[in-house]
Amino acid sequence: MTDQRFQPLSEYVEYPAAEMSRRARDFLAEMRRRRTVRDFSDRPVPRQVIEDCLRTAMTAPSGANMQPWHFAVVQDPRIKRQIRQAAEQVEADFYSGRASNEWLEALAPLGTDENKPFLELAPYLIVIFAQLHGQGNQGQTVKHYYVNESVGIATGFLIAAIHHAGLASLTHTPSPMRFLNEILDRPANERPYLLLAVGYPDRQARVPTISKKRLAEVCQFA
Ligand code: IYR
Repeated sequence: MTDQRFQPLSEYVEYPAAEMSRRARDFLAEMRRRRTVRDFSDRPVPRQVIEDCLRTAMTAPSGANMQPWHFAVVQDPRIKRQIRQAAEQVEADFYSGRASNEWLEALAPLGTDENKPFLELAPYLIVIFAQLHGQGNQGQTVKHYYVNESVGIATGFLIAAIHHAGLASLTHTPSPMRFLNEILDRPANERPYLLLAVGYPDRQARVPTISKKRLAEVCQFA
C-alpha cells in the first residue's frame, strides 16, 4: 500500500550548472529593476493579469498549509475613494503627531506625506488580510500557524509576480488600518496586513534616489 498522503515530486526541474547560474543572474537582474512606485497612471489593467498574480501569491508556503490569507481586490471608484479618505485621516494623525521625529526623519528620503492620491488613481488596490484563525464548515475555529510569516511570504510572491508581469506596485500600510475591515466587510478574525496599489506607473513617475545594501553587509556564510 502506498501512502496516499504523498506523491512523486514530478514538477521539479533541475538545470545544468551553467543554466542554473544564468537563471539566478537573470532573475536577480529582473528583481533589481523593481521599484516601489507612488505615481500611478489610471490606465486599465487586465483583470486576468491580477488574478494570475494572486494565483502566484497563493502558491506560497504557509504554516501547516493553512493558507491564512484573503485578498480583497478593489476596482470600484467609490470604494477606492472611501479607502483614500479613511487612510488620509489616519495618515494625517501620523504625520502631524503620532510619528516620532526619528521616524519622520527616516521617511524623509522617501518624500511621503499624508496625501495618498494613488489610492484613487491606481486601477487596483489589493488589500491583503491575515486570517488569525480559520473557520471550519460548522463554524468552528481552526487554528492557523505562523500567520505573519505565511502572509509575508505570499505578499512577497505577489509583489514579485506583479513586477514580473510588467506592472508597478506600492506597499502601503496606513496605521491603524482596521478601518479596512469595515469598508471591505471582512470578519473580525481577519487583520489587514498590507495594502498594495497596482497599476502602470505614470509616465512622469519619479522614485527616490536610494540604494540597497551590499551582500556582505547583510549576509555571512559559516
Ligand atoms: N504609513 C505611512 C508612513 C510610512 C511608513 C513607512 I516605515 C514607510 O516605509 C513609508 C510610509 C505612509 O504610508 O505614508
